[in-house]
Amino acid sequence: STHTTQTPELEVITKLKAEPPKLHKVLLLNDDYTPREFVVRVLKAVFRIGGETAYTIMMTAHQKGSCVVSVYPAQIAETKANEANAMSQDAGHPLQFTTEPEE
Ligand code: TYC
Repeated sequence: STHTTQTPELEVITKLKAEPPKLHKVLLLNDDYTPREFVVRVLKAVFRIGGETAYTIMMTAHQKGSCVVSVYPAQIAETKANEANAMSQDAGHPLQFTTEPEE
């Protein structure tokens, strides 16, 4: 929020409170090659998602092309997507995670 100081010659707008952190979605993208069980393993390991939810997110991406995994402050979202992409690359899979600003 803002506050207007009570000076006669100059109105100064002072910021009182920090802005909330910018949030980004992490998206899981479908591909034709990554095994379903590997997708579930990455979701559980990196995003600490339970098995049933991980399976549902994986199947949603499989059927629709992509699925929102979670929403985090921007820097955390980037780090999580990078960790998940590194796991996929290390295992030789084309699986990809991306981030985008939340509405
Ligand atoms: N489509 C993959 C298959 O049939 C499985 C898969 C699901 C891959 C979701 C990526 O985000 C994904 N083996």
